Amino acid sequence: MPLLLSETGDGVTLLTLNRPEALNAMSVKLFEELTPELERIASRRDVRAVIITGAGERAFCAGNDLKERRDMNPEQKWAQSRMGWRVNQLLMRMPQPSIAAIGGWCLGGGFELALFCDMRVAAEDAVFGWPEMTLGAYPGAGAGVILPRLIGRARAKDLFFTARRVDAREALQIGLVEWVVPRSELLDRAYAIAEQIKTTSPLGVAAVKQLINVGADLSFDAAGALNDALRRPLEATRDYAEGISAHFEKRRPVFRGE
Ligand code: CO8
Repeated sequence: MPLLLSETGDGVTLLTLNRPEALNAMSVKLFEELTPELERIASRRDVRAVIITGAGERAFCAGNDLKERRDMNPEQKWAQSRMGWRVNQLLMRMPQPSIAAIGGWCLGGGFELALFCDMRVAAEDAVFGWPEMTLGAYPGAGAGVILPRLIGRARAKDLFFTARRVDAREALQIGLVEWVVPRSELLDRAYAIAEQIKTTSPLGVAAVKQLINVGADLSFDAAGALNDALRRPLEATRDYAEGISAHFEKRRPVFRGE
């Protein structure tokens, strides 16, 4: 049985972490399935959005596989941490938006995976936290980089320093997630967001995603230069012409990503 389920239908890929018996903990094998799948998706024009979720009722992902980690030497642990970083970088840099659909436990490396998605929908039963800090470890796949950028330095420090658990209501309040819904509506909401994304232009979305993910950390002038560099080629695309034509012809545009 694959540890990652990948189903693409009608422009949306659903990736399911499929180790429910281990609360979908990230093992090396799971990373080895997830990495090439994200690389494949990144090059697919027919995929407009990616949803990541966890199998079963209990967890999105309970972090890295601790049983596996227990028997690893420092080099192996480091190699696994790099796998997490690589996956998270792929999510940040792939042209398609990604949506984490989070139910139940969302801990450690699983929390990092969710943070590197572009948006997060949580079920009312979602619980977030950094057990690393009680394990003598460190959220090494990028949480220390992304979390302060998302919720501010002091709030990120609170969560790291105390390793306290955050429920879905608080997660919404502090900006860890964008939506909280009943568990039964979790995937429907994620798909509804993906459907809306599908009405927009893929090239425009990819460009603005890059501008937000990269430009936000640049100086104002450098971000402005990136803005221009991303914008200019769009002016010459067929999709841009199609978007304007469709507007005047009062029809839905048909974007081809070219
Ligand atoms: N790894 C491996 N197996 C796990 C993990 C995990 N992280 N979490 C749960 N499981 C397994 C349990 O061992 C158990 O399996 P079994 O029945 O065979 O013993 C099964 O899942 C169900 O778990 P529990 O019986 O423990 O369920 P509870 O409801 O009692 O508890 C908890 C749920 C609180 C989530 C509990 O399972 C727990 O504390 N899990 C560990 C959470 C954790 O510490 N995660 C690791 C954080 S560290 C990290 O993610 C990365 C650090 C380094 C960064 C590198 C980045 C790539």
